[in-house]
Amino acid sequence: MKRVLTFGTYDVFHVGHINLLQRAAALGDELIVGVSSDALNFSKKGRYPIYSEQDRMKIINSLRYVNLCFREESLEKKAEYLKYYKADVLVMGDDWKGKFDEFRDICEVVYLERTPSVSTTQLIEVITTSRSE
Ligand code: C2G
Repeated sequence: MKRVLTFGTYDVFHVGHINLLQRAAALGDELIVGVSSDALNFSKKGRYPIYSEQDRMKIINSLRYVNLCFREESLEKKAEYLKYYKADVLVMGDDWKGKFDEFRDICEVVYLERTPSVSTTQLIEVITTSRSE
């Protein structure tokens, strides 16, 4: 049994998120997803996500290749989460390349290529611009 764990906000859920989660799931038998809390996002980015943490977790939980989803409360707790959920592999998009290498003593760390030309930030910009036109 190989357990894969990944972290993310998954705000304004889009195909880039799907592509990442599908490829992460294919690396093992079980996929566990840590969804960052609203408070964590506020402390990280200075704004709250568009979708609440309840809704973001509901979306992630409803995907058939996600086995379990939990709320990520703190960026500093990554090692704790990896051990608690007995992860064999940590998967992150390559925008995080090198940033999680310190966890190689706990599990395998894999960075997957991001899907080009789609991002939550860009979607928010498009929606905001078209609303004000
Ligand atoms: N992603 C992707 N392609 C995109 C956009 C996102 O592959 N076009 C991936 C990211 O690399 C990430 C995952 O989808 O692995 C979730 O993306 P975000 O919600 O933007 O995650 P982020 O805010 O980077 O949160 O502690 C780490 C954070 O929780 C990661």
